[in-house]
Amino acid sequence: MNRSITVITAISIVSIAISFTTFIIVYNYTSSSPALSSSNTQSATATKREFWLFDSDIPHFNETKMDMPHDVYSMPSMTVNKGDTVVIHFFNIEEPGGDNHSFTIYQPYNINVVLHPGQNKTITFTADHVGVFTYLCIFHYPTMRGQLVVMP
Ligand SMILES: [Cu+2]
Repeated sequence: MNRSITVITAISIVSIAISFTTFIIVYNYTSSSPALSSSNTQSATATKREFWLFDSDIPHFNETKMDMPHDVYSMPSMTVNKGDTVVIHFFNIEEPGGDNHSFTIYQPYNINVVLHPGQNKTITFTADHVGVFTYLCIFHYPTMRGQLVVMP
């Protein structure tokens, strides 16, 4: 009889020790998580993001040999957060008689702005769709393109 009480007491002590250790681990884990998630929320506050975008070209590029245009955008990517107001100052810096350029994004943004040489236009929209979206010039495929990255 005495022996079984000793065994039960020993099991109880071990159980309490395991429970306490588990509590400490879970408490430390849950108490550190809210700090991480609140800093993530802060960094995603919607704001206005401005970009200046120009047509450019790859130096020493042989268009005939490569069978591709030498034209590219000055910025190959733009990164914003969902909800941001995106303002793009888009310039065609070609000399008179030069090429047209466009800033085009298909679904779901549906933007298509064509500029003649020397023209510029400001494009404003809300980044309300998360994902990676290609922007391209419809006149200079496939070299003149970039990626709009909209983060959650
Ligand atoms: Cu172009």
